[in-house]
Amino acid sequence: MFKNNYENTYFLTSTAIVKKQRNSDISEVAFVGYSNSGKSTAINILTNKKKLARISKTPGRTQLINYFAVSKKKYLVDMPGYGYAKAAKLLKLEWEKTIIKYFKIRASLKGLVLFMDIRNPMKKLDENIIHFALRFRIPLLILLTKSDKITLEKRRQKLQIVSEKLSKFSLTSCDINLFSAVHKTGVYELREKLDSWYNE
Ligand SMILES: Nc1nc2c(ncn2[C@@H]2O[C@H](COP(=O)(O)OP(=O)(O)OP(=O)(O)O)[C@@H](O)[C@H]2O)c(=O)[nH]1
Ligand SMILES: [Mg+2]
Repeated sequence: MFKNNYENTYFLTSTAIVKKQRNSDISEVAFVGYSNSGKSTAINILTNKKKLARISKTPGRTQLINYFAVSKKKYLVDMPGYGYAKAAKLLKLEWEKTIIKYFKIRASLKGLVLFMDIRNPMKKLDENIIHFALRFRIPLLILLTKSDKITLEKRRQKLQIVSEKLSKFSLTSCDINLFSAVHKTGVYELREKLDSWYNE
């Protein structure tokens, strides 16, 4: 069984800026990735709630940092997606600044889940995130999302490609898992990883 009951998760707050987490009892895990990669969908699947996080076919849906509480002192953070094509350049720069600041000042951050559409993984901004995670020593889990969209054979190929690209980074350990909201693939593994980060 899991140490946390993810179905009890509730919405806490949304913020546009990163504030320092002063309560050292809090543990946070952040979901990051390109816009439309499936972060908000994964929050709903993880928590078994249809409408906890807002999902959209239009990229750029989540524009604020959304905080959810799995329990009183364990937070899930849904970060705004990056690479939203229509976003102004300035906004893109702001986003990078926001995420770097977040990594720097949130001592409560225990882990990072990086979401990548399995059909198009390891894009430029994904690699930037991996660099940041390394630099700030934040444990990382990679989810290849929408795995239902491609064949089993293709999934294997993509896993191979991502793990090869990852080996170029000096990450000591980083799991790469398939994820599908349609088939509910990878939900168990995600809960296990969150449990381990929250309870370390
Ligand atoms: N087939 C399939 N579609 C998915 C899956 N996960 C998400 N989607 C779809 O992908 C689209 C984007 O999902 P979101 O969860 O809103 O993506 P997001 O990463 O939160 O996007 P932003 O909020 O813009 O950063 C929606 O239409 C989802 O229904 C999946 O595992 N399989
Ligand atoms: Mg979202």
